[in-house]
Amino acid sequence: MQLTNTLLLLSTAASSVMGITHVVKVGLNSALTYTPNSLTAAVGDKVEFDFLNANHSVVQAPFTTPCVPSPGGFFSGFHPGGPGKAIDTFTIDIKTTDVIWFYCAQAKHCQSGMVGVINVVAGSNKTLDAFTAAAKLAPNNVVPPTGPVGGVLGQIAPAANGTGGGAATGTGGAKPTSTAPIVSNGAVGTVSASQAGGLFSLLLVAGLLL
Ligand SMILES: *[C@@H]1O[C@H](CO)[C@@H](O)[C@H](O)[C@H]1NC(C)=O
Ligand SMILES: *[C@@H]1O[C@H](CO)[C@@H](O)[C@H](O)[C@H]1NC(C)=O
Ligand SMILES: *[C@@H]1O[C@H](CO)[C@@H](O)[C@H](O)[C@H]1NC(C)=O
Ligand SMILES: [Cu+2]
Repeated sequence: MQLTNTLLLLSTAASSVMGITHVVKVGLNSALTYTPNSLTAAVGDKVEFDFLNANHSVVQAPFTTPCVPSPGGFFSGFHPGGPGKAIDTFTIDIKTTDVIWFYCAQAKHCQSGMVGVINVVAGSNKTLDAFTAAAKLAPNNVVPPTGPVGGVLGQIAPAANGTGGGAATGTGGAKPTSTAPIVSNGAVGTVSASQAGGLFSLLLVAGLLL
């Protein structure tokens, strides 16, 4: 097999198998927001919620009931954060291309617009604006009975000024290099050390094949 063909095959395999980690900052600049509040993630990717301050959560919800948990959906638990405090993280695996809606179950945060979406369907009328509008009208903000569930908890070091690593990009959610044990991968997201290790193994295999 030719070198270029082999490398092409391997890079295709690597990108489809390993995925990237998208970062969503929770409560950035003390706002009741997820940043970004809409993102696209492929199957095999991860989405990491970083709890920067206040006492927020992230809960999966059906589109039709914005502030009520999806049966079998994820719930991070509540994560108080603040200046100088290690940042709790909650990371979910993206296992389908189905749209994933989420909200914060604290007080009336959901009603106040603390909602977001992964893989919204282009052209559908099930938009983030529609979800946010419905959330505003929701009678209750429901805390799931058990959690954390459906994801993995972690912690990262705080930024020196307690903002969790500075301004958000608004689009990509790139990770701050100062605090992240993760290699930056530009605007699209990040590749973790273990994923980089996987790529290294693949390249080793490539070396054996060539
Ligand atoms: C965070 O919020 C939850 C739910 O409202 C509450 O049970 C918990 O005591 C809060 N934690 C702190 C440290 O305020
Ligand atoms: C989307 O369109 C369908 C079909 O017209 C309608 O029944 C539904 O209520 C709409 N949903 C929203 C959120 O606008
Ligand atoms: C906090 O530090 C980050 C990284 O140096 C910087 O981008 C951000 O603007 C700072 N935020 C404040 C409020 O000083
Ligand atoms: Cu909140």
